Amino acid sequence: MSATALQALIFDVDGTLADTESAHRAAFNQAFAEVGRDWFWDEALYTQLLEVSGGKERILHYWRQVQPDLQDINGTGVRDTVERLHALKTAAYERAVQCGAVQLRPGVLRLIESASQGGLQLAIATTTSPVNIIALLRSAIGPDWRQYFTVIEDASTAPSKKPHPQVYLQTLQRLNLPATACLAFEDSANGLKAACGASLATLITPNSFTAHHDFTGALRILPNLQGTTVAHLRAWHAEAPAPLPQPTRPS
Ligand code: XBP
Ligand code: MG
Repeated sequence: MSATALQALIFDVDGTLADTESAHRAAFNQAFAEVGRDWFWDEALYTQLLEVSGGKERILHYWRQVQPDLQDINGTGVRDTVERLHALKTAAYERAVQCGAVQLRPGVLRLIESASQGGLQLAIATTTSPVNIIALLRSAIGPDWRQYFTVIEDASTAPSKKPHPQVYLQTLQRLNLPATACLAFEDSANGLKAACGASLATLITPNSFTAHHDFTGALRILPNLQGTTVAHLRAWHAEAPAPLPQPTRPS
């Protein structure tokens, strides 16, 4: 049982706040086509590749799969090529979101607004790029979206990607709150591992890309946040088991 009162909600972005991965997948494929690469990630392949958090890491992982003897190529370097592909992909994703390709999942906006009005602090802990967060939340909430969130940690501030807990540990540090005063919201097994690695009780809302994942350790698994109120969150948080002591991490 959690003796500490609930003080903050920490949201993952992709797949949790919004079903973004179809738009991400289309953007990756657009970037590959723009540079004339014959790579195409269909849904089945992308579902597998999503086990690698981070777009750059995902591109490099796939490239090594299809070209096991990957060396520096044409002198430009593998890293430079991944950076360029990811920059093209991010631009394509941003254009798609700005054209309304992605909406918040059911219940998300209502919960964000009522939690904020109810005095809870809100934070974001994601492995996506900051420009993707801005594009999505400006489009979905409006130009004042930033006012809702006390802390945002993302790929630019937490380079160790989920399931590493870095993004959540840094979020808690900046909130200046113990994990027992917070709830995390995630959609994937990597995200759940990262949140649990920071001793956070975690609510899971799976989506079509993650429905098959192992969510052992989740506080609850919900189809979505439709109808979920702050009162529900406070009750579920109160029944959360005390977190196991975390092994001290080598610095
Ligand atoms: C999900 C991810 C991201 C996105 C693509 O992030 O792993 O890599 O798939 O975005 P979240 P980038 O932690 O929000 O679920 O290309 O910017 O990485
Ligand atoms: Mg996610």
